Formats: sequence, structure tokens, C-alpha cells
Amino acid sequence: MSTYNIIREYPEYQAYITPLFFTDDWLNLYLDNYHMHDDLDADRVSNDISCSDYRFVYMGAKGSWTPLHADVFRSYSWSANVCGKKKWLFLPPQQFNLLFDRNMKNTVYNIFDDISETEFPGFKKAIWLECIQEQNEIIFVPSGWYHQVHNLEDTISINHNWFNGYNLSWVWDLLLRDYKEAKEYIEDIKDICDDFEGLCQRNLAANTGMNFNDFFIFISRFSLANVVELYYLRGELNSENSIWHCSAIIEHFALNLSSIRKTALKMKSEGVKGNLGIINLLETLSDPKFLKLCTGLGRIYSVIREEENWSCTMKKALMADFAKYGSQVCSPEDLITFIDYAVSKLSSNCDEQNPLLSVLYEIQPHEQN
Ligand SMILES: O=C(O)CCC(=O)C(=O)O
Repeated sequence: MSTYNIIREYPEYQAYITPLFFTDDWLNLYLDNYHMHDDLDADRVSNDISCSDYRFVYMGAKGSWTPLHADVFRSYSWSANVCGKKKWLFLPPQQFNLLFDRNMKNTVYNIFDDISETEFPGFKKAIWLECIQEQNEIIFVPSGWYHQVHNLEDTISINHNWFNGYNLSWVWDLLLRDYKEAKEYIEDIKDICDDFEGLCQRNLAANTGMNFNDFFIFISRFSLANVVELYYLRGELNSENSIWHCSAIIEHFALNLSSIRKTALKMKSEGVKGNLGIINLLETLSDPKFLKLCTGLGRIYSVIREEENWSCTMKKALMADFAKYGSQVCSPEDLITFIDYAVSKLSSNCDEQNPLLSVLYEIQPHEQN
């Protein structure tokens, strides 16, 4: 079985278009513009497109297979069979503990092996969902579902892993779990280690693919990008109050902000404090990579910008509102304050039902005035 990153290796060649259902993909949009580990950026030229991404081609001969796993970052995945046939076996997250050994450390590797009941006491109770994927069919794998995959014929498939506002909190849950595990693993060298926390975070990045800092910078950039979209739409729609309750697009951005806010609250409740990484509003708004991120995010929700200088107009509007606001976001608490401040500014002239307030704070329309 072999895998390669099709977009990274052949950036000019458009082999396929991502199916509409799967375009709300923050992970690959981000990696088209930034590295997951920010410190790498300094050493690379700015137009370097070698950021690793999560878009693959899988090629496997009949009989080859992929062992049992849940996907990286607890992302969703989709997999389209260009040719061939696969058998998938799925286990929903409610049963995942049945796959672990008695120390809750390792999972079963191949579910068709003769699994020792002493080593994996729950395994026999697992109830598997099985399906056959034919050529031209697409499988969607929800977050956190363990799966094992067998090629029943010589098979080529295209596969993306991704996450967005709907499964963002799963990514944080996984990071936290892996962080605790990484910490426990090296607990005995804590007293002789100069920077024990730094070592835990480096190990987390190496094993899980990102650490707290990477994740925090990621969600901070996305919160600003969603705020930018809302400012842009407000400008485009000429500040009419009536736009607030008629646009499904606005509700999407509100849901995104709400998900980021809830995740930041979870981080805060775990005692995650600053300085995780610094997002400077003005600098970020002037960064061409960030503007490309905004353009990509807008495109997902069919926000097509006609004027070329949209970013200048929007930046002016944002900076006017944020002039008195400390422009750095360094901790989950800052991020929550930033989102609340942006939402209050965006809502300031609104005397009708406001989806931002309904979605973010679950304030019902009749309670809004
Ligand atoms: O197609 C395969 O062999 C593995 C695909 C997979 O594990 C996934 O999409 O998450």
C-alpha cells in the first residue's frame, strides 16, 4: 500500500475538484498558507508551498490493507475510489474503549487476528459496521471513528483529512489527552529538566502533529478570518439591519466563531494561559498569507469579492472599531475577549433579531433588546 500527497507533489495539476460537501476544510486551507509549526516560517521563503497537507492518493494492490486507527487530529476524512473496491470496518467512538488493552495503552492492530481476551478484555463485545465501497463511490469517516480498510481489488483512491467548526473541539480533546500522556511518560525526568513544559510540547508536536501553541495560533487566525468575513459582509450589504436575519452565510460564520469560542473556553478551563503565541491584529490583517486564508474561507461559503481592494476597506472598518482595543491575542482568555468584542461591535447598530447573539450566546430573539 503506498500513499502520497498529491497536491503538494503536483501543485499545478488539477486532478480533481473537492466535492462540495467536503469543502469546509480549515486544515488544508490553513496549510496552503501557513506551516503548522510557526517557528519554521522564519527559515523559509514566503512563497514556499511545501507545507505538508492532508490530501492523499492511496494506491494498494488487492489484499493490501490499512490497520485499525482513528484519524489524525480526530479529523473527518473522505475517500473516493477512482478504481477498485474496498471493504471498510467501522467502530463508533462510544465503543472505542473496547479496542484497548487492559492498561488502556495500545489498541488492536488487526481486528481479524486471533485477539487474546486476557490482553484485550473488551474486544469481543465490539459491534462493527461493515461496508463495501465500489469504484466512483465516496466514504465519509466521522471524527473519532476507528476503522480498518481492505483493498478487495487493486485500488486507487483520493483521500482528505480535515476539520472545521463542527469538529474543532475534538481536536482540542485529543491534544489535551495526548499532552497528558506525553507528560506522564517523562514525569520521572521532571526535576532534572530545565524546560519540562517545553519538552512536553515538543513531544506533543512530534507525536500528534501539533502542540498547544500551534493549535492556539490556528484558532486565533481562524477567529480573525471569520470576523473579517462578517465585517466584509456587513459592508457589502450596506449595514442594513435586515441582513442579519436573512443570511445563512452569516449564520455559518457565527457558528464558526461560536465553536472557536467554546474551544477557547475549554482550553481556559484546563488552565491554559498566555503566552501561547502572539497574534497581532494589525500585522495579521496586513499579511498576504492571512488575506489568502480569508479569500479561501470566503470562497467556502460563496463569498466572492469583486473589488480588488476589499481588504483595505475591510481593514479600515475593523481598525476603526478596534482602535482602542489592545491588539494582541496571547491566550484563550484574550481570544474569548476578542470574539466578544468583535461581536458587540458588529451588533452595535442592530435592532432586529441578530444571529450572532443567538448563535454565540444562545440568546433568544425575544431576549435580545
Ligand atoms: O484507504 C485506506 O486504505 C485507508 C483510508 C483511511 O484510513 C481513511 O480514509 O481514514
